[in-house]
Amino acid sequence: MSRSIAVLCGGVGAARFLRALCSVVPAGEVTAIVNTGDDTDLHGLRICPDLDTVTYTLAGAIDPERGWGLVGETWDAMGALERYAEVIPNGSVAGGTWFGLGDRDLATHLYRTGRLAEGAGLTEVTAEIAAAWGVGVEVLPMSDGRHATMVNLADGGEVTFQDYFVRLRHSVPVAGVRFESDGSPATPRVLEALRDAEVVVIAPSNPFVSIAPIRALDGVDEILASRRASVVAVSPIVGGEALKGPAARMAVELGHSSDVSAVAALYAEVASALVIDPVDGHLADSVVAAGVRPVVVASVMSDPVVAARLAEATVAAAR
Ligand code: FO1
Repeated sequence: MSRSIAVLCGGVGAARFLRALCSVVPAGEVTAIVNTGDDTDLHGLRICPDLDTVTYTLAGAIDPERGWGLVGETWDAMGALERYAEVIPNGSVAGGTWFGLGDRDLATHLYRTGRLAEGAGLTEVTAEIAAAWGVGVEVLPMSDGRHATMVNLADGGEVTFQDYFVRLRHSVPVAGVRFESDGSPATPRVLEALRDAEVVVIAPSNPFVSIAPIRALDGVDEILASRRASVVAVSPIVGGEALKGPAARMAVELGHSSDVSAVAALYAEVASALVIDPVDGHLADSVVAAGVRPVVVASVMSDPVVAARLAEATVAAAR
């Protein structure tokens, strides 16, 4: 068995965890398996937010406040599009600026879209982008196909993930989540990494819209369940609140509690341990009751030392 570590990833929380992990193990030992259910097409460009968040964070180029996009970014292209807001016909979505694409970030989408149009696969293009940013972690999209996370709203409508997350500012009640797929499987490399890694980590990402799309791919849950003893999850919920985004609110809206016991129950079949923050130490028994071993470690990655300790303890819990 190699000393490699495979990490199931969403966006910001996963990217910060990966950065911490790379401070305690060589980047070359880490494989990031990244959700692509958030991907969207805008302005004719393929946008892969979670892949880019992981890549930019590991490259040290992420905007630290937003957690997405590039630090020191300029927004001239988005600003220039405002001119056309005056003339856009009813029903057209051309030139929309509700999803902010920075000028330098646009270059990544131009490159990715160009390469995909030439027939390259998303795995190949993602590796090229990671190499261009000097990232030593193997960054893998979960699949080379198209998978769209669709959010069912409590008012009866259904929207794409980015419509829910950005346009509606994830402030509307949710009734369910559905994964729309072109039928493409997880890539062979993803399945191989999940099988062969010494340790699998489920990053502190939203279980419903970041990790579930990866788990929905054929074979993924079966592999995780078959090696459950060496799979550890990090709770994205601390003290009843999500580290980032709507995970806690979604948990309640989807019929779960908004604490670490819900995370334990969601992952019980595929992970043997759950890392929880000391503020949730009093809930350790509820994690045990869900059939998962609690590992209590500071999980809010507020400074690099805390983050490094979290990464170390997470890997140790699965070894
Ligand atoms: N998040 C926002 O809240 N507003 C945006 O305008 C926005 C633009 C954006 C552009 C590129 C990118 O890679 C990410 C972007 N995000 C934005 C973040 C993105 O919606 C989320 O990180 C994820 O999809 C959730 O993991």
